[in-house]
Amino acid sequence: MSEKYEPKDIEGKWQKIWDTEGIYKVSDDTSKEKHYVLDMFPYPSGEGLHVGHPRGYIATDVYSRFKRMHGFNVLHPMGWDAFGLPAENYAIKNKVHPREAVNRNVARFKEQLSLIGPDYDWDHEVNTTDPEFYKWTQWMFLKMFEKGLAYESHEPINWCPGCQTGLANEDLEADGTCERCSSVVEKKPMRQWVLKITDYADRLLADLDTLPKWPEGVKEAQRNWIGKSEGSEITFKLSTENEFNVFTTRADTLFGATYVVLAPEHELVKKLSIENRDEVNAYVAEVSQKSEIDRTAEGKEKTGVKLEGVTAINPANNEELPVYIADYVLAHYGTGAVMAVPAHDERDFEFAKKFNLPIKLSVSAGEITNDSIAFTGYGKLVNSGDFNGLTSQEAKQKITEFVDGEMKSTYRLNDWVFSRQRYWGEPIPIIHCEECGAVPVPYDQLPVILPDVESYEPTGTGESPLAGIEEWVNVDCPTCGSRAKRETNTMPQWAGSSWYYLRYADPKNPDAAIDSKKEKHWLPVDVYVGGDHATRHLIYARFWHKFLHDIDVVSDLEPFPRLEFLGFIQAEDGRKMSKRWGNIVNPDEMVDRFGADAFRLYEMFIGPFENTVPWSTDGLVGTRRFIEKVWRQKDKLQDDNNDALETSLHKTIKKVSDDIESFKFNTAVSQMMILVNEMDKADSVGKEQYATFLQLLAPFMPHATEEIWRNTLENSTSVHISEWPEFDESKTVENEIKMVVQVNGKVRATLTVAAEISEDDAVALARADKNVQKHVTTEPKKIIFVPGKLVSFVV
Ligand code: ANZ
Ligand code: ZN
Repeated sequence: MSEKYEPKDIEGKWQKIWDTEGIYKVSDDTSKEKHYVLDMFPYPSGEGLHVGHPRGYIATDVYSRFKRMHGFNVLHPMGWDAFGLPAENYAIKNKVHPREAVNRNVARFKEQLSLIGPDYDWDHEVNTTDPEFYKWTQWMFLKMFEKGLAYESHEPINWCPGCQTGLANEDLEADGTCERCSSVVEKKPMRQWVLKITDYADRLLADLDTLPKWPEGVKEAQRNWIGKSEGSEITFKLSTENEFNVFTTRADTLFGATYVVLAPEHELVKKLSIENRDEVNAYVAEVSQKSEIDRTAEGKEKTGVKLEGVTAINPANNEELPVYIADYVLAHYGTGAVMAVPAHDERDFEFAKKFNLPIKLSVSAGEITNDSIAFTGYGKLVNSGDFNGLTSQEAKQKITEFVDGEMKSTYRLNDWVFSRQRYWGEPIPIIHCEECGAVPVPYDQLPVILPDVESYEPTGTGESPLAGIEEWVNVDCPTCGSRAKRETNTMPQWAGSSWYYLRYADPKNPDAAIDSKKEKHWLPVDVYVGGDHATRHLIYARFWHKFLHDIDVVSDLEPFPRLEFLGFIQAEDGRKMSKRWGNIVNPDEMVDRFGADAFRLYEMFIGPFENTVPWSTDGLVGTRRFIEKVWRQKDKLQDDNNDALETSLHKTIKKVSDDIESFKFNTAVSQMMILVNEMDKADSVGKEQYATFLQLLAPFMPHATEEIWRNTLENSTSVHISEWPEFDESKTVENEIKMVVQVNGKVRATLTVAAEISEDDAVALARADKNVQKHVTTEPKKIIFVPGKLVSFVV
């Protein structure tokens, strides 16, 4: 073996050997206990990986190696989320076909990942754009269609003028702009496919409580996104004989309602015969250009139009109330209509002031004047007929019952807008027939292959580029045989990622998304690692999984019982790493300069796993030196253990085991740094002790440890399939005792020392004590040492 640590001489070599030996192959032996370690899979962008990306991949690599050394049959796969706008936009910009771009980018990602020596079994790779994969995405869509969970809608949806497609709410930033291109998103009525995720809202919410191993913050984000609100639905009749429901959380304030508001998009608005139709239509048109954020922002000047010639009846007291449309009422929340109570709701209060509407107190809270703001708290009812004197809480239900309303919950979560007017996605497997309506493509005709097109750029017309391929679009109706047309919208990027984790366990199955035996063996995922996506992918996948549970495809109610949240790596300048800022650090270059092992160690050492931390290339100098120090120790190996290292070694086994298990990789590394420093100071290191240390290091620096393990220590099989070391609890505690120091029979000091302290050390320590020094001024005549107890000087 070469004297100097030279990563270039060993890394490629061992990667090849591991591959030939197949040490990372997933076993089909289901009698062995399994462990499934999953990363949120990447979409293979054209920019390749920067050093921020592999942090999670290295963490799962460490963790899965650790589990393999514990004897588990480990599934730690990698694959590609390759449909969707990012891949398509890249392809358009670079004028290559999306498929070609994906192939190229996947190859590049694999090459970059391979450099760091991951333990993937590539036989389990999946790619969402592979027809054998998306056949099952389409199959699941059809199952949802069968169950009435996939439906067509003509409601106004988010339209991104930049990406030229409809988007789901989850695709928008908090400020209402497009997550992909930052365009201001408009509302546009168009035909689209929608998944009824709201049917699962209650279960998605309730089952969060079954996930103790999820970060609290992610669960809270999901709770807010689902946004359950408990209230009442109450029917108001109109003077025109029509009626509508309002949703209110404050039925106790019904007697204080002084007007009602319909969302401008409310279906009744078009139907009602009113006197100011033109004015109303103009307002509706104006509102359609506004973002939801603009409409609902607090303190924003209220706007609206009164519907002339119509009144509503308050069901509690039969009072006639004016009817308005106003943009602060949203079409997609509750029932899209509210009873307005200016005395007790701030937005209603602002509106009432502007439009000179009466303000009527119905919950006691002192005087309300036009200058004070609404009293939004609970209290005792006033001006409320028979209900006067009740508390708000009591009155909510009583008043709801009195007006034949219904106690009901509503959710912020909307159904999932599931079609995109773009090329690069799974075709939606539906055929439109004039006779039969929307007809599912028969299961035995799946997959519906995404055809090649001349131009895959968005048409901007609200039609996908697929609409232009006549020979593909025109088909016979599977039901009646008459001429019909294929659905030309495609699925959103989130489709494949909603179930890909199932396919990893059975990637080549032609007969099912996943074989049920394999599903029972491998699922659920034991640990899922990734950042972001708290409310997007992680809600969609939970929804999808629950649906698959309901149709008996999967056994568990939750796909990911343990979620480890990954912090970002920022650039050295503290900004996001991005081409735009020119601050990207390339992992290939880091591996080239410092070696893959130093790179891996640094990524794990950089800080607490869930924290966002800045990159520092200088840090790799340190981890490289650490490896060199480990490497040097092999020159002073001896057959016998060095007892002085035992405590430290066993403490390290314990700490590294605990820390890897709980994703505290940085502190595991620092503990190993302490141990190697001790070894470095010691005269000798026992062969066995060194071997144990290498095993602890192996998940972090697989190449260097393997080189020493096999060559210096002459093992015939890989360190990566060796058995994880156990620690001896008794050796992890440093036994300390109180040692008494006497001078001429008198106690002059009591010192705390290691139990196994040697005579020389004990005497030296005793003589160093100040009080002892006072009494031992000359060379003592006699020194008595009782191990573990006493040093006695006779002077
Ligand atoms: C009357 C009322 C009186 C209300 C009062 C509040 C206070 P959360 O808690 O967020 O669910 N609301 C209902 N549907 C709406 C819509 N589509 N757009 C805008 N606002 C809507 O909010 C529930 C309250 O928000 C409802 O209760 C309703 O106003 C309003 F003193 O009804 B409330
Ligand atoms: Zn966009």
